[in-house]
Amino acid sequence: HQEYQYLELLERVLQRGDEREDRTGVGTKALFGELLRFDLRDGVVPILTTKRVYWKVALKEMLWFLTGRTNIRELLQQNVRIWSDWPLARFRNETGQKISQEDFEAKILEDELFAEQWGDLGPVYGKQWRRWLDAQGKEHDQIATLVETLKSDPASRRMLFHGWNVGELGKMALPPCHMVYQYHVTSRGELNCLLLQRSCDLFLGGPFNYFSAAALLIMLSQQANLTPGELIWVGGDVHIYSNHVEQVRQQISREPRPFPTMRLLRNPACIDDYKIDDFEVVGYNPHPSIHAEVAV
Ligand code: DHF
Ligand code: TMP
Repeated sequence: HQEYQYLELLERVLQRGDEREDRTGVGTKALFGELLRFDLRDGVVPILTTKRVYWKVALKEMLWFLTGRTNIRELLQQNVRIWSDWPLARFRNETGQKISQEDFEAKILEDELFAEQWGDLGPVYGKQWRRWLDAQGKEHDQIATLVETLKSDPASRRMLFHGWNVGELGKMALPPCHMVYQYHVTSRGELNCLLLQRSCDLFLGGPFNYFSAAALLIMLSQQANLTPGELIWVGGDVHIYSNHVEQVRQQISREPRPFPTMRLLRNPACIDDYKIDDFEVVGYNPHPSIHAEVAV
């Protein structure tokens, strides 16, 4: 079962990871340079089964990236709260107000001007994917270019998109973690993806990142008339936060169950037309969810 790759990686990081202070002050154990391979043929998707992974949340996040938007308001409107901590931290820092997360989120939802001022993450993923700004002031839609190339020149070795726009890093709430997505089409028409993630929170972010990349690969396959092949995930600094160790131990003790499959219920005319209800996951029977705090 391919989930053992992940569980063994968790185990290795706990046993041999280098223990350090990190940017957040929480502290991590980390290894550098790790690789996971997920076979996506026959609709199989890597949604981990040793804890419940909120795959719809991950999918909503990815569809939001594809819209090119960067304000958490559009996430909150879909009840997705995974990005609230960073704007909230900035608001508390800059105003000195001790507002709760709930009140902050409610204010973002009801007050459009407040959302504009405090809800934006800066030029993060979606902006770079769809409107990368070059030195001449011209914008580049990396996703549209990718889909075009997949259709017109599938043997190309130049099919990728990148989030690390050096000139704009300073304006981002967080610089991109999942960073380069490179694609490859075999002679049999199978689409592969290599994702380079510079930094991975193995317990919280990782499971979302594997599934998101798989879902995007499946959408791109449909758009370019290809079949899903393999997702190869490469992690730079892969780490476990010190306040996730008990959760990780519990997860490692569990027996993986078969990965589910995912089906697209429609064939949208373009990569921009996918909606959350177009995705159906069949046979997902995970172990119970395990709660953990995210390091901000
Ligand atoms: N910072 C850190 N330190 N780790 C991250 O994984 C991370 N991920 C970010 C932004 N910054 C980050 C964006 N992605 C969760 C999952 C993914 C994610 C952010 C947060 C998370 O908390 N997941 C929980 C709850 C999910 C929910 O409430 O819907 C989980 O149990 O999966
Ligand atoms: P860093 O910018 O100091 O590396 O911190 C970013 C943290 O967020 C790090 O723990 C990795 C984690 N992360 C993921 O694992 N996946 C994600 O998709 C995102 C946005 C962040």
